[in-house]
Amino acid sequence: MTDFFKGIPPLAYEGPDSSNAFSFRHYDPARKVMGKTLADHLRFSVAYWHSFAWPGGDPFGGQTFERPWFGDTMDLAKLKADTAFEMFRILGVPFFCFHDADVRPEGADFVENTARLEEITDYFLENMEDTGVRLLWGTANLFSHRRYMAGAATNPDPDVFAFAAATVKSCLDATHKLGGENYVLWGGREGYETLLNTDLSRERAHAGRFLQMVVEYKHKIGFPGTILIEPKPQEPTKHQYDHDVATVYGFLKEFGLETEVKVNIEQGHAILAGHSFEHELAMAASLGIFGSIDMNRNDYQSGWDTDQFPNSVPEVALAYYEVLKAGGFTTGGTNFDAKLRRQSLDPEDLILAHAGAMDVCARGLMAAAAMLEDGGLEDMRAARYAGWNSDDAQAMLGEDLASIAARVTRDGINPTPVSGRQERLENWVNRFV
Ligand code: XUL
Ligand code: CO
Repeated sequence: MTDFFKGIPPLAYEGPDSSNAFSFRHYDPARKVMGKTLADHLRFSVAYWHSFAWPGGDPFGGQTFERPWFGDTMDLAKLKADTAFEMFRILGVPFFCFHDADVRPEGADFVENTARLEEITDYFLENMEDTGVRLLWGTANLFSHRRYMAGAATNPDPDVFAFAAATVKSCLDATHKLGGENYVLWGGREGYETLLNTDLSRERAHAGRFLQMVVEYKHKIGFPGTILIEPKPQEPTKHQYDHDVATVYGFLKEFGLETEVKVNIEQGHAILAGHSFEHELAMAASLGIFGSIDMNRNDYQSGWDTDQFPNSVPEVALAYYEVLKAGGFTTGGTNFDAKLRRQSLDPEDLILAHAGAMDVCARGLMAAAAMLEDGGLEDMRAARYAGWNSDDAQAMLGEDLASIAARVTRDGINPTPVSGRQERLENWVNRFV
């Protein structure tokens, strides 16, 4: 036990009228919605990096947080782990996620990095057994260290490709040992700063081969989890190859991986790509590659990936509507890839940020389930396409342009435009959120 969160008891569901800041008003983990508990629908996860590794810096200033575990010894890494598991217990979250660099100090070389990761993996295992908290996903940080400044899999230097591949192997091993349900690849530096020094064809070919190796190794060790790519259009690089869901799908098709790899979709990344969160979710579902979500929100004015905790129920409801329509999570979940604002210094800020976000997500999911159970939206969507239900309309898809032209002439086809009823649909949604 550490005393970091001293005085803060485990949070319980107290209902919407509770004035206790340290309680859930909407997230009742045992409440059943559409035949499943909220805990099983939402599958909440804490992101180790934002809550325990990030020092509170921004481009204009350094560390604002003072945490007793900051430093680069293994003892401090274990204190960090103890504190993290205490927070998971207080929040009652079933999952967490981590990068290698979040959980162990950087070693002198690959061998030392791996030994340290293995030591922490064993330490996590004990904590996981004690608390029942599970690993939603593991990942390798292939973007912070200076060796990755020009990319990992797409680096012009084959030694960097090798270092990255070896590192992913050790992170996949650690994730497998911890029973992780997914393994994530986010290509923060897999892109370019300037086209003037970049060989696009070669870099994409290397990224494709790298991902094939990840999938091959997953099968070799019998890792049963899902491999997930996390799209993002830019930041830190000017252009990232995994721009958005549709781009990732094209990439997976090119390298024969579309049945092996799914996507981890982040709200803020969708916004940076010029999409809505629900657009990216609906696109992934329609392509059969929906996997998991990184839940957060961007500041809509700043144009940055600000990674704030979600606080808009209507937005979150539309996102979970797409998740539920896609059949809900299987190996995926709701990972809070979100960080405090840098002035939020107190231990309780970490708890309250997650508690509020969990309540927002619970309300959003319940609203989404109510919309789906009511069925009005899907009825109106189906009615819009009803003309295609006739045998005649279906037969046309097997014809060619000339026979369709003959059909239009013969039957005097002359379409009458119909309303898209957008405002009616928006009013309908507002009844639930
Ligand atoms: C960066 C980001 C990452 C990934 C994991 O924008 O979202 O934290 O989620 O590497
Ligand atoms: Co993310």
